[in-house]
Amino acid sequence: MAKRALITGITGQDGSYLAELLLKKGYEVHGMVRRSSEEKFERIAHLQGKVTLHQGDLLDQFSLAALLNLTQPDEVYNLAAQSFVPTSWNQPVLTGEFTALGVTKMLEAIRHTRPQVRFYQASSSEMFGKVLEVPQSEDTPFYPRSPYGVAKAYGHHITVNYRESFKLFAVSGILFNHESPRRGLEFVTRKVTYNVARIKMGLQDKLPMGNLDAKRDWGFAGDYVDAMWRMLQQETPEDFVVATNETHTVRELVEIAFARVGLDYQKHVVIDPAFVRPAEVDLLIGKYDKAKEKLGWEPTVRFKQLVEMMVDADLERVKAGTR
Ligand code: NAP
Ligand code: G4F
Repeated sequence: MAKRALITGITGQDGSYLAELLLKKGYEVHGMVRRSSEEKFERIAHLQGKVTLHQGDLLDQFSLAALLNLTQPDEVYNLAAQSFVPTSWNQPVLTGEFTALGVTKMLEAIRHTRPQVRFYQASSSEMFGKVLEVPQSEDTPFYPRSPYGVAKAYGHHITVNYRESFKLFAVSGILFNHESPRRGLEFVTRKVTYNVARIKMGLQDKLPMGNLDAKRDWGFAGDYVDAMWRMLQQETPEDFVVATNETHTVRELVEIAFARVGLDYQKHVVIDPAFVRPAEVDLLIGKYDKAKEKLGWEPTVRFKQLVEMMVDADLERVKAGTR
């Protein structure tokens, strides 16, 4: 019989790649979607008829338990969250409710309705924040720098705690930044590649940016969802860092993206303090040795290739008049 998976956050970047991967592996895929005044399912439009969508919300614990009862999943991937760091300073309580307490609500629902489930929690390198070690591994202590990072640290610890307290198969994937042509427009990679395409097409001239000196370890989302799946196929539940072990500045990102279309970023990028954060994460670089050894996982797409893939995809979209 086909394995069944339930994905929260299926309409997001990672949810769409994970659903594709699980379908290819022969899973029956169920996704939780929240109600909004207009359905925005662009990222999974090509999967229509192949995945089953159900209404539910991380804020509504009963909807989670009902969904577990209805879908009877073997694996639950909890990808839903308020995932944009700047918004977490404007809406810190909501971020805490979605991104932190939402994890406990799902774990409680699993504990009481389907304790045999294998559970994946989408943790984040933002938990390392003002980093206490370089590079960062599963053993690096956390020092989060935003309400989002604090909420993710809670989600990580409660996942570990439910594993240890109730013997649930619950794992936390500590994923570094991962991007794709499906990334939301507000995140720095996609903001840059989309606006580079617009500038190239003569639709605008300037690109307002924040801190160009921040360093990130950027990988490809398609690679990272494969690591999530591998974590749930292990004999024992353990936590893993997933990264590329390379770090690059936002300035390098901008330089490569503009160069891809034959432009000089210095003529177009302007610094706008509105995009500078109250507290910054200056440097992220992950050590993925454990994932390589135990999961047999390695990144296949490197930084320059990733940025160029995103610029090319955005050029096509801008030419076609879409986003
Ligand atoms: P994303 O594109 O922002 O997707 C977030 C998803 O969560 C969307 O499907 C969204 O639904 C859903 N959601 C938000 N609040 C919800 C709620 N209250 N109830 C139900 N669904 C809700 O994020 P992503 O990049 O795919 O990331 C997936 C997960 O990994 C997130 O938890 C993120 O924090 C974490 N993470 C991401 C990265 C990264 O670099 N991408 C790195 C580390 C960790 P709508 O479509 O309705 O908004
Ligand atoms: O793309 P970002 O908004 O991603 P950030 O804050 O690193 O968070 C992402 O990765 C986390 C994993 O580490 C995830 F958990 C989280 O959900 C999200 O996916 O910003 C990256 C860097 C920051 O240092 C920011 O200050 O880019 C810098 N930046 C400079 N100018 C900008 C801009 N970021 C954005 N979004 N917009 C700018 O104009």
